[in-house]
Amino acid sequence: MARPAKLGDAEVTRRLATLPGWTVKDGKLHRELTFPGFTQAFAFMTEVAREADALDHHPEWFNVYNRVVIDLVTHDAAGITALDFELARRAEDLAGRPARPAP
Ligand code: H2B
Repeated sequence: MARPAKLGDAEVTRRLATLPGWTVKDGKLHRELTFPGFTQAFAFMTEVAREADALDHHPEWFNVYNRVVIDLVTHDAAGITALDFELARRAEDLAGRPARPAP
């Protein structure tokens, strides 16, 4: 798959307007999420990890207990690309999903 090019600042700002909760911090798409507990935070990370691998596009992230901090940037393009927005959108969808009952 062709790797997308780095987006200009105006395009990043335009796309950011469609992603509430996300900001640009240190040149990366940035989001901080909290969950009811560690299990839910880690379950979210597991689901995002699957999407990341499917896209061959991987997050920089940090987890302590119920908190997950995500930073998205395309290392190959040295900036934010459409892939970062695609992964952000998928992460946002997964974060909004109600917790599933334990099996
Ligand atoms: N993830 C991110 N965030 N940026 C990249 O440039 C990138 C990646 N490159 N995941 C991919 C893997 C590349 O290393 C492989 C070889 O496609």
